[in-house]
Amino acid sequence: MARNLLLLNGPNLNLLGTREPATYGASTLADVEQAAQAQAKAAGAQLACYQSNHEGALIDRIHAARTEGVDFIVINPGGYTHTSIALRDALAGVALPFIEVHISNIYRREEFRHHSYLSAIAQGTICGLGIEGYRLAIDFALKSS
Ligand code: CA2
Repeated sequence: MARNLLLLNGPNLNLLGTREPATYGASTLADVEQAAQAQAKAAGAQLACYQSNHEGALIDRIHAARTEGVDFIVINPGGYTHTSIALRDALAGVALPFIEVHISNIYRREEFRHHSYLSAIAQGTICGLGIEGYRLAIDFALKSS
């Protein structure tokens, strides 16, 4: 069972709940993070949250996860999903299991969103279920060994 989880959110997800509610819903990032922390706590686990608009900062946080003893990552990489070989290399480098979450269904959107650099090395992906995707991913992580 994963005891030490990290929830990562990439660029622009700090805007959740403030704009584009038809695509991303009405909940804020703080709402998502508070719910995730409560979910982990109820299972007797720890969960740290981090959001950045900067690719290198996300990579540094992934590297730190390894030394901190994080055993599972849930990540919404935002737009870096479709561009970042460096983020993929960081996740592969720390060799921690992770789930890729997307709030929107990226396959119903523009073609450039249909490809993810991360999916092939993810334990799994969840997309199109709104912020429920985070809850499902954390539930899975909590049940994983
Ligand atoms: O559906 C998702 O969760 C995405 O990862 C969100 C990214 C997008 O580039 C991906 O293709 C799919 C964008 C995050 C932007 O978040 C906003 C939230 C509220 C208002 C504006 C942007």
